[in-house]
Amino acid sequence: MRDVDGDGVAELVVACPWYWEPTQGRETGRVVLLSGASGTIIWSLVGEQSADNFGSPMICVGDIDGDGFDEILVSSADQGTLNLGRVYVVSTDDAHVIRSHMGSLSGERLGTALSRCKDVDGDGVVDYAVSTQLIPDSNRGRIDVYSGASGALLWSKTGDVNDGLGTFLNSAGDWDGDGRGDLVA
Ligand SMILES: [Ca+2]
Ligand SMILES: [Ca+2]
Ligand SMILES: [Ca+2]
Repeated sequence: MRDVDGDGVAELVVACPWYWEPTQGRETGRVVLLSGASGTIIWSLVGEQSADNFGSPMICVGDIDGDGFDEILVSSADQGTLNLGRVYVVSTDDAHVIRSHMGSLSGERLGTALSRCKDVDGDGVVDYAVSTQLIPDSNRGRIDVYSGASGALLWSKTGDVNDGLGTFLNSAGDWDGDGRGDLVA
């Protein structure tokens, strides 16, 4: 993670999805940015409610808003009693949320897996993929690819019955040589 506190040393971001926030209840989860030089906490961001498991999973996507600080994607796939799931795009300079994506279907579990993608829409900014378990819809699974710069949905692919498409996701570089990122799922 790029230097945040200006000491010239890269930082470390750590997800603690089973963290219990005393005022909010069990397994809220949190994400902590540690100084790479000293290990002291620069900031801590806590999940919104009990059983959010905020930080499971979490990835670094690089700088998507061009301010010189990296962004992270933080998932709460089990968020709320309906397990809609939610993914937050968080700036590492001060932990502010740039945007979030939220599931709309009970049991959808948006944010099951996350991946950065080499620039997909050709605007020069890294993009990212979010998978959804879609348990109520025959566990098909779905992958959504978003523009890093704008958050717009670029494309979406839903699996067949019991595919669980996107249970695992990873950037695959550029296999077909078109200059745009590919994914393995
Ligand atoms: Ca530093
Ligand atoms: Ca940034
Ligand atoms: Ca892009």
